[in-house]
Amino acid sequence: MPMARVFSGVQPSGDLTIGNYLGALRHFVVLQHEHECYFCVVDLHALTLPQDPGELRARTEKVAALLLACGLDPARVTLFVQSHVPAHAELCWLFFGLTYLGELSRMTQFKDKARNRKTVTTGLLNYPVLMAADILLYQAGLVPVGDDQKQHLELARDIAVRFNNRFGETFVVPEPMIAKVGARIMSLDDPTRKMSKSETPDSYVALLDPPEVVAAKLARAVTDSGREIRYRPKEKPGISNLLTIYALSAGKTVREAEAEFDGLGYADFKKAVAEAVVETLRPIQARYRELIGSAELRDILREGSRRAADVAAVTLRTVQEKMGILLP
Ligand code: ATP
Ligand code: LTN
Repeated sequence: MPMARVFSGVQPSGDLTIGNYLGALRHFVVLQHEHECYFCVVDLHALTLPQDPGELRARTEKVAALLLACGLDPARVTLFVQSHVPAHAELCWLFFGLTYLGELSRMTQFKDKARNRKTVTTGLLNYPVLMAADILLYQAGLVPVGDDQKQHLELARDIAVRFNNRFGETFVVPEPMIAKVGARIMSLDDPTRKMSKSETPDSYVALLDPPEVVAAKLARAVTDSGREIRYRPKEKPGISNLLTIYALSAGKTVREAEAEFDGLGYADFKKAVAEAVVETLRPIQARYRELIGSAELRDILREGSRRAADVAAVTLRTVQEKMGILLP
C-alpha cells in the first residue's frame, strides 16, 4: 500500500490563532516527514464571506509565511495558494451536479455563519463542495483538521463515493485526522465557543501577538467559579481550555499539567500558561519576520503552485473524461 497523500487548507480570513496551530498546523509539521503533503492557503474559501481586497491579498501571503514559520519545509511539502491552481474551482463546479441542497443546508458551520446575516450567499452554502474538490484533486487519503471540520470531511467522502459509484473507481476516499487533544481550542472570552480568528481579538491569541499581548489576553481569559485547577471540560470549561493550551505548548500531558498546578491560584496559573505560549510562539515569529515580503516566499509559492497544478491536472482530466466533457 503506498503511503497516503496528505492535504489540508487554511483560510486567510484573519490572524492565525493558537487554535489553528494546536489543532492543525503542528500536525502538518509532523506529517511532512512521513507523507507526500499538500498544504494550501484557501483564499477562495475566505471569499465566501465579505473581505477587504487589500487585506485579503496581504493575509494570503501572511498565512503562507506563517505555515513555513511553524516548520513546514518547502523541500518536503507542496505549499501553494488555492486560486493559483484553477482546477480547484473547475472540479468544484463539476461536483455541484453531484451535491444535494439538503446536505449543504444541514451543515452546522453553514447554519452558524448564516445566522444573524441579513443576506446569505451561495458561496457560504457551497463552501464544503470546494473543500471536497481541494482534497479529492490530490487523491489525498489523510486530512489533518480541527474538530470543526469533521462534517465537511464527511461530505468530501460522500462525494468521492458517489462519484466512484456513478462513474467508476476514480477517487481515494479521504480519512479525517483529528487529534485527541487540542482539536477544539475554545475562545478565551467564552469557553463554550470555539476559538476563531474571525471573532474579536480578545477571544484569541494570534500567532503574531507580542509577549505582552499574550500575557494580557490570558490574564483576562474567562475562568470558572471555584479555585481548583482541574481538567473538567463540562464544569470548568475555561480552566480546562487553559490546561489544554498549556499542556500542548509545554509538551506535557494534561494530567501532568494538572499535577503541576495543584494548589496554585488562577492568576499564577495564567502567568505560566502565558509563558509557555510565548515560548512556543518565539521561534515562529522570528522566522515569520525573515520570510514576510521576501523573494524566497514568492519563489516557494510559485514552485508550489506549479507542482500542485501538475497533480491536479491529471485528476481533473480524468473527471472531465468520465463525465462526458468534449476535450479540446
Ligand atoms: P474561522 O474561525 O474564520 O472560521 P478557522 O480558523 O476555523 O476560521 P481555518 O483557518 O481554515 O478556519 O482553519 C485552519 C485549521 O485550523 C482547520 O483545520 C481548523 O479545523 C483548525 N482550527 C480552527 N479553529 C480551531 C480551534 N479553535 N481549535 C482547534 N483547531 C482549530
Ligand atoms: N474548511 C477548512 C479549510 C479548508 C480545508 C480544505 C481543510 C478548505 N479546504 C481542505 C482541509 C482540507 C476550515 O475552515 N478550517
